[in-house]
Amino acid sequence: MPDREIKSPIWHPEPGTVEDVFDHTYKEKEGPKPPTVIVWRNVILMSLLHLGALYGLFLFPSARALTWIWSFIIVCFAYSILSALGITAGAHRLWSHRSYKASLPLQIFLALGNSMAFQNDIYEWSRDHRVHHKYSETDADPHNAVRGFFFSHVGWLLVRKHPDVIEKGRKLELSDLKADKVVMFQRRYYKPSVLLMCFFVPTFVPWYVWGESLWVAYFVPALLRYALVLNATWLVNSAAHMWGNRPYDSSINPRENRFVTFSAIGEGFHNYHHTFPFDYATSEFGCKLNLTTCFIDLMCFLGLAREPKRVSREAVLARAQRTGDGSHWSG
Ligand code: ST9
Ligand code: ZN
Ligand code: ZN
Repeated sequence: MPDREIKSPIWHPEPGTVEDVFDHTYKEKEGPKPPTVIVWRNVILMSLLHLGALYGLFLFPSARALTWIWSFIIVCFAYSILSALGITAGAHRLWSHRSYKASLPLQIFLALGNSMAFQNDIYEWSRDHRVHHKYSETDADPHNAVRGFFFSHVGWLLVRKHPDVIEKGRKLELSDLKADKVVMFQRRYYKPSVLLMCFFVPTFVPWYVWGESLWVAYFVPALLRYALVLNATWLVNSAAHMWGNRPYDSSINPRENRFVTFSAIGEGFHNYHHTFPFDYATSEFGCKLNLTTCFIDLMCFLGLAREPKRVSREAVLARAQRTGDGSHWSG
């Protein structure tokens, strides 16, 4: 595989591609904070989704035998993994960080997975994510973890954004996303693509293929799976910003959290990721506990991805010694 390592500890992004480096110079505005404005529509919809997912859990044993297996495969593997990859390998590592390059078929596959995950379109997700990295743990961070577990987990989706998020977000360089045909196509057709990929396909297949009731097919593979992947993603913003070691940079909040690493298919090495946001593996340890990295490696092997960016081992060790909390295993 070409270009697995970049030797410099500081990677200079291609012009107009990424803005994911923490801005140490940014100072939060002083004075009173604006009031929190609750968006009741979102509160109601999120509550209904989670009630529906709980109901799906309750319906699970009553599904027909084949559906039970189908649902299991869907929930645990196929749909969860496809929608998760649409976030991790797609919106996150490809489009937010440009940490590798993907061929058109792979981009289309990831965009479909992304619509299945229904976490805002790729453009909006990547814009919020870049602003999260650049202004982490400040008012300009959309899911500022300083505001507590609930806010960083889901609360930020239930209230109007802090004005600083929008102000800083509008100044970000997003020309690469605007020029990306797949990103813009998915944005234009986002609603129908979500209806198709997140709700219709997961419901239709068990109903059509072996006659499962529409009721069970809707609540288990569609709603329950959607809610599970959402919460697995949100844990990166909440738990992985609160609990775990900081082997690479002890001055920042993001942590290495094993539980999140497992549930978010490799995205819980969050202290590493915020320290080296351009590394395609989001971890020092390659494929270990990191299904997303294995997937990108496989895509490189098949010739569908290329130029994965990697931090050199020497740079990682030097950084861990200089700024880590002492928990780094350097053997
Ligand atoms: C969801 C997203 O769940 C989850 C993201 C998680 C990220 C995780 C990252 C962790 C690392 C990766 C790990 C992956 C692990 C995966 C594991 C998988 C197993 N910059 O938005 P509005 C503008 S979504 C610049 O209405 P309000 C905007 O363009 C779930 N501009 O703000 C607009 O301008 P204009 C489903 C910005 O009114 C204006 O501001 N979705 C920015 O404050 C107003 O925008 C939902 O639940 C920015 N950053 O409303 C709800 N932001 O008018 C979705 C905004 O000119 N969201 N602008 O067009 C909403 O309903 C609303 O956004 C809101 C805020 C109520 C939250
Ligand atoms: Zn990131
Ligand atoms: Zn983070």
